[in-house]
Amino acid sequence: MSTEKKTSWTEVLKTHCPGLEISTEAAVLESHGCDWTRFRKPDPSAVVFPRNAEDVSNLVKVAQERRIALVPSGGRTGLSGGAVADAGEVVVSFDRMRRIIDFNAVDRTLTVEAGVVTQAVQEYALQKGLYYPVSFASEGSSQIGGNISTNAGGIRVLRYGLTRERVAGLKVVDGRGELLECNAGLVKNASGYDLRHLFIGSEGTLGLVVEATLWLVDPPKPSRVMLLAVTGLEGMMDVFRRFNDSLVLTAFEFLSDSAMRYVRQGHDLPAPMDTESPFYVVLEFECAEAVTEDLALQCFEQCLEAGSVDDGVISQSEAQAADLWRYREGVSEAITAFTPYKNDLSVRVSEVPAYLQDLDQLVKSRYPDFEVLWYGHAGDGNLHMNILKPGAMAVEEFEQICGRVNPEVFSLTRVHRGSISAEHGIGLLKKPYLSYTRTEADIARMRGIKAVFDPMNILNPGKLLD
Ligand code: S2G
Ligand code: ZN
Repeated sequence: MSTEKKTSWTEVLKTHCPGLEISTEAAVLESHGCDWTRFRKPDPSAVVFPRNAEDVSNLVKVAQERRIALVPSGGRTGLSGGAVADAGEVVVSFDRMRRIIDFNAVDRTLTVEAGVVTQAVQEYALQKGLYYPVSFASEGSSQIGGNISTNAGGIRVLRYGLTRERVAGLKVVDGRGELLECNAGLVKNASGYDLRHLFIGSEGTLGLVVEATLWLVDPPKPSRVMLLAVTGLEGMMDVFRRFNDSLVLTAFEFLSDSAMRYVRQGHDLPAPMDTESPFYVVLEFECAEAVTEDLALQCFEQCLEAGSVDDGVISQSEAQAADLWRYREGVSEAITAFTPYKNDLSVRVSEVPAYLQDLDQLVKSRYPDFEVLWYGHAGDGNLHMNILKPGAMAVEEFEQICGRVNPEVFSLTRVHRGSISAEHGIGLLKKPYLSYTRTEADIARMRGIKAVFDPMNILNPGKLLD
């Protein structure tokens, strides 16, 4: 976009949105014009910092009149380019909307502005003797508005579901600048289409989340964590079935031996056990009595006899549980320096062994010289494929080579009736491949919905849909 046009957009906002904080400082444009995606160069016209829903509504009204493109930006931890502004858009940051508005002990709901950090919600809930169970590595910087826009999952989806299950009510500004209030915390509300669920996971393309009412849950029961050396993919799912049939699993995560190597190297972690293995599982289960731990150890013995595991360790304290979690939760950060090319894939849980077997074979044959790491949420069928960039290779060349195999990866995913994006969203990076998971008719229906809520196509244009 030309400098003149960028300047004109900024001038329009200064004139018609009095009091709105606007920055065109290079450092702010750079930091707020992107997310964790490393394959696009940020190039916004400006970054604006509304202070409340009214500011957001006024901003969108002016933007839709002047066809000013807006990119919503929360904690900027996205991985599909959903919060990247690389075409002169105006970034709408929710950094100034961080109020915790209301807590209701009877409804067990917490109402917060969109910019409240996920960890702040978790901490507030604990202070009230309750629990906000959506948890993932970037929770210290991600924001509730962004979590809702991408329907963030994390490590305890198996037990508590995704962000979607937590949203009791939503306030959203649509592409006309109108403020919609969806559901207002009702447990039951059979009054037509539940628009809340259209906005959740829409990646900022239908509306800008300004406030959310979240359902909190009982505090978690005491739990135990086990790190197991599994003998292979079939073994991994045998372990899942045995533990899931006998215990209340709160998490069932996996990582490949290559991922284990990098997380140990990156965080200077000791070998968790003597045995090396092609895959490892980190599982967590509710364990309020000693008899439950005995049950878990019986499951482990059965897995040993069945040849599904070679070795394993179980936490005996919260500190040890946290130490075991680091082997899984630390992977993403440990490989950031290698500019990983990511695919975030999902199939039904029962399909994981066959799918991952096929996929690993395909990837190894197509990328013989690249290092490929697997990790993710095996308990809900979500696999994270990370290809590490060889040190000497340019990012653009690396992305291009990796992208060449995507059609085969996504065709295989379609064969296994999976999704090309499990939790990271479509954003910019996965948009060319959307038809591998959604039919053309579905995509047309989504365009129809987009036209209802954002008729001028100013909300995150070019993300998810063209
Ligand atoms: C995870 C975090 C982002 C990534 O660790 O579960 O969703 O792909 C990921 O590294
Ligand atoms: Zn994940």
